[in-house]
Amino acid sequence: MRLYLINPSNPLVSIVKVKESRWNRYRVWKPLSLMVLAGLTSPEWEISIVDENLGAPDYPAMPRPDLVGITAFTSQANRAYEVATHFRRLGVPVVMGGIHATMCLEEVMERADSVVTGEAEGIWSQVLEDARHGSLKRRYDGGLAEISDVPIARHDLLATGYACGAIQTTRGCPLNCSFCSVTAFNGAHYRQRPIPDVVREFQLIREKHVLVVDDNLIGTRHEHIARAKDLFRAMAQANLRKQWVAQASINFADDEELLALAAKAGCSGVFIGFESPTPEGLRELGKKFNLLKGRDFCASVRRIQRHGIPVVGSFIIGLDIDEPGIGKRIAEVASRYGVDNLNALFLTPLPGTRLWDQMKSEDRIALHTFPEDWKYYTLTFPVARYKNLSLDGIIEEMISCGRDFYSMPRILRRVWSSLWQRRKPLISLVGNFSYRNNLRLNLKAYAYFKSSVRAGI
Ligand code: B12
Ligand code: SF4
Repeated sequence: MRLYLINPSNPLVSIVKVKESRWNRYRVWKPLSLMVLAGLTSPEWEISIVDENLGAPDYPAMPRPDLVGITAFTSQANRAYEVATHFRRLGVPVVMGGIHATMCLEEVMERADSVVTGEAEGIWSQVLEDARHGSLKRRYDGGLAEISDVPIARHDLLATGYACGAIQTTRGCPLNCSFCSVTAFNGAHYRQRPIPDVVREFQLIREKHVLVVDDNLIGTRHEHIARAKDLFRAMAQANLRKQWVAQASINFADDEELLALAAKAGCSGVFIGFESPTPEGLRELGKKFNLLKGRDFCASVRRIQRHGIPVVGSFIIGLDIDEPGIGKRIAEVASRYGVDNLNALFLTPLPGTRLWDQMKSEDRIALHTFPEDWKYYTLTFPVARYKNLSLDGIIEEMISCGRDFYSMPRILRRVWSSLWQRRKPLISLVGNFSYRNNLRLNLKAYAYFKSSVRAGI
């Protein structure tokens, strides 16, 4: 029995020609969901993981599969449907799962033979069994998995083409920010995988650099932090020789022992959601966690960096309280916090979030010809109607934010401070120029976006 697990090309990556430059390997990321599904699949299935982001596959030339499984974030939905249509025309049953299938069940059910909502661990073997007997159901619900059932992902199946490996050590987030799908999808209960499984899986990853995909590697409560410390100790003890980056909440900075252990275990960067420069903004987004303890963000960032760990700060533009000038303000605040890189995104109503419900009820979802418009739901386009910013206005804010933060004097200052503090000046230089380079690409993308929106395409 032959199974294809397919990651459809995503609009952010499809502009990248992976085979044309070695550097482009740093812009494609392993579809861990499919590697986990493969880990749940029994040996009678011969599995191929097809990542379209590595290059367009020649499906007609490939052997006919018995079953196709497709994953999709919302931004990949259109391409997912094209792939599904191709295989369904051949009479091959198609199962879709993942975040988009879960949040837009009806839309996906119209375009696939079967849909799996939620996490797959508790249900995938049933799906395969039904497929083998030709009795696939229209819908399965995996709900939330027992965390100890998460298998070791099949890292052997996607062994080349990427700069980074990928691993997941926890699921769920209790914070339920208004713009984020994680709590709706993975639940509010923070679940941590058994440490020996994580260490063993790390050992199977061939790449030296690894993306830890957790939404928050350390968690928010005392017992979460204690487990994170145990994990870092076990990783250091196993002498993994990996460098990894992860997402964490700002409380990462509050515990010197945690930081020291993370650095020792190979942490080479952390991505932190600051989201808004003002307490009002954080309240609007429901990210009150960042407001706790009257936090000094500059001091927090410095404490992390002192352990040789660079910080990428993420901010959102387009909140109801955001007014003209917000772009420059974010660039200034991020510079004052001292982050090594700034990642600014447009506020985007993703399906299944509280923000989606709110904007829908206020008729503020501007790009709503679905599924076609999903391709703009990459957080890199303004798809809604923003309270104080027009379409041109919000794009201008994004451009000025990038230009200010990635101006040459500011880049040189950051690289110098990285050199002075004996952090990683070369990484700082490459990181900053790569973001600066993206600004040019973004200008082209905005011009195309504006003309498409105005032409009603
Ligand atoms: C790692 C990650 C990334 C990485 C790597 C992504 C990749 N490999 O393609 C990077 C940084 C590149 C990235 C980019 C983006 N991301 Co992202 N990302 C994540 C994150 C943190 C983890 C995903 C992951 O690997 N999880 C581990 C695997 C094992 O879990 P899983 O994917 O959920 O898969 C399980 C189930 O869903 C199910 N399943 C999944 N697929 C299938 C298929 C079948 C057939 C079946 C049966 C089951 C099944 O089974 C799996 C096992 O239980 C999630 C948050 C989250 N917790 O999901 C956000 C998340 C998926 N990202 C999100 C977004 C918005 C983006 C971007 C659009 C934004 C941006 N500008 O950065 C881009 C676009 C990328 C794209 N492909 O279009 C949103 C997506 C929301 C949505 N409705 O689509 C999420 C949910 C975060 C959020 N804030 O809401 N992302
Ligand atoms: S943005 Fe981060 S903290 Fe907020 S709900 Fe999503 S994962 Fe949790």
